[in-house]
Amino acid sequence: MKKYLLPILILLACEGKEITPPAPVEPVPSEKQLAWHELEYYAFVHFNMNTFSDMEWGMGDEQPSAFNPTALDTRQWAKVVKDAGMKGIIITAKHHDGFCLWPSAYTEHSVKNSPWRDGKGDLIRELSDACKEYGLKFGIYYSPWDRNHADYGKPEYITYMRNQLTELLSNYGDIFEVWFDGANGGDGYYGGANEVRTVDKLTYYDWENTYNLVRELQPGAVMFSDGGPDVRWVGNEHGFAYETTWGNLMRDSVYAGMPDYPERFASGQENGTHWVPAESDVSIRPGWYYHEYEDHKVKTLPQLLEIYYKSIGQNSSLLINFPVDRRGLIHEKDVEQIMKLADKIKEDFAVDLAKTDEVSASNERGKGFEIENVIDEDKESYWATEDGVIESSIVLTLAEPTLINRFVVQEYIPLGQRIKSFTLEVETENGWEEIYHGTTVGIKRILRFDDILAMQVRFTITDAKASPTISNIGIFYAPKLVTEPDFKRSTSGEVTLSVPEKGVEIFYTLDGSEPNENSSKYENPMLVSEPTTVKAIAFDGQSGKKSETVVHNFDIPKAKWKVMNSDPNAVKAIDEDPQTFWKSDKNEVVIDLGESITINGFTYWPPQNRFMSGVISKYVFEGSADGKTWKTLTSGEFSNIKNNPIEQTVRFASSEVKFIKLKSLTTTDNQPAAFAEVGVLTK
Ligand code: FUL
Repeated sequence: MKKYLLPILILLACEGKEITPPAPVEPVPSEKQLAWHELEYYAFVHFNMNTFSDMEWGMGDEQPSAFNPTALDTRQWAKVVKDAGMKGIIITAKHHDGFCLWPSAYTEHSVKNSPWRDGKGDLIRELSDACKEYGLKFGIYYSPWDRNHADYGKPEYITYMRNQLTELLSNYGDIFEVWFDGANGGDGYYGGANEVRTVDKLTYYDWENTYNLVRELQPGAVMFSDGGPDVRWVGNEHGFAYETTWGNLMRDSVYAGMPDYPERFASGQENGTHWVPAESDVSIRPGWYYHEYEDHKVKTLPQLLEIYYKSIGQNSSLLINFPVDRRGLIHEKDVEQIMKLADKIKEDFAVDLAKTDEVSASNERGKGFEIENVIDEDKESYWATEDGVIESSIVLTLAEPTLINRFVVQEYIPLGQRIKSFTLEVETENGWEEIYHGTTVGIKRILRFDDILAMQVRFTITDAKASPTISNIGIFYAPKLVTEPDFKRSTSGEVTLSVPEKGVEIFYTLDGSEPNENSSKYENPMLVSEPTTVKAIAFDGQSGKKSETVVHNFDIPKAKWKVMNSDPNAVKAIDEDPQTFWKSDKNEVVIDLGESITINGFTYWPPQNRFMSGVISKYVFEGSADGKTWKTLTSGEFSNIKNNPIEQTVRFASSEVKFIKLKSLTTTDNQPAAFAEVGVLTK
């Protein structure tokens, strides 16, 4: 051996100094995290007892006999997911209500006591088989909270949970992700006790040993929860990561379900101690579970595209949920929308203009780390600067002035996330112009900007933890998106429609029919003074492209309404703007409708600001003829409103009233109730 070593050393000495890779910046991803990063985009399926009880959070007292899909076909799910370019499926094997989609030996509360496949079915088996057939990864959602189990809250339940995890992680082949929900403890059936059971979220589950079990049974699986240990929650259910998103997390300070997690930890930390990257979870509909009344609320292409750019484009993976319906199929409307997204992503990134560019850098580490590595197709090769050189630029020269509006940049994350700030400049015939400055990059950052005719593009790293490493750069032109019109209504009933794109026209109908380019053309705000369904589209005459149809159901205007409170902010509860809200110390809003009206329902928007407070979870709704004698019209709970704070609609038997009162019994954070918008239903 030795006789070969000497000539090699001499050769190296003659070639100049040996070029070593930059030292890693800790923490760095593990092998299984790197494999997970590659997936980028995969599917969630919420399908379980709630699908049949029409709930978001079942209480645990549901009967197994209710679980009865009529046409369940997991191969249909797998095909849709595969066609949409997603890489795997995570299924709600057991949600908070405790019903199990597999015939667990440890409970009677499972498919084995349901009429589905005569009690012989095993949905986990069927889905894992379908995933294998379609070349998809397979993952398990398992709710630690169990509102059915008699032992929940006691040490015995932890044994039950581990027995079940052992079944799920031993009998169905490779699992790529195990998803532990942070929603834990509260009221429930609990084997008939029907009580409130709270647990110490930090200690009850003895997570360390549960994690060890998962590691032992599925060494290749990543585990998800608010704080990892491998993948973390993005802190909201909108599917949005943040302008600044670190892969690093101060993991030892976090536990699943901690109340201040979203604001303190969700975007990661520059000085985070562990690699625990963000996963953005979002449902394609408002709810996680299927509800027929949401069939018209499937997310539109612009909404889905926004999610794509704010998750995958901001250093996060994307987990899109399909609320499989009662037949046991992904609903046609959901299929249609996800395929539109898949097609649009393909369209936006069809031609990488950077790959034919000339590329140069202000500094280069040397052989093996050349700047050309950022435009080759090899994700393992990367450009790096010399040690100590942080501020550095990459310049891409286009063959001819070219229209561009997207820029993609990826750090070589096996060596850790380094970049803290950057700028993007474009040279047009008028000289250089800064078009973006940002903070983190990570596994992938996609910048969107207005069309610009570029001759050169310069990406400058202005600050980093150590010499930067870049594995890929891409430049694209995404064709114009014709987005659905936005609606606004004033308290007097005036409706305004708008679209962001110049030159795009709006057409609408008021009779419930589908609008097209021959419908009424929107020119000016219009008065909608009685319950009306307005449907509208945007249309681009140049390309012939049409937007999705957007539907708004307006009830009576609020012109005569008054909030019975002297606080000047009280009006925000009825100003037709859910973005503003009023906090009531008395936990109620009393409204004078100005005249007697027959109503059969009410609506409530919780506050829409980022860290909402005072979201009502339990309520009483009352009516009165004189504002003195009150009658309860309905009462109940807004399930899952904390994580999915959308407009709530409640129906009740018709009643004639002049005054209404929405009273909060509990809010999700025990703070005074907040009212972003309260409305009535008269139709
Ligand atoms: C939440 C749950 O409470 C929802 O029901 C849903 O499963 C979502 C993905 O996670 O914490």
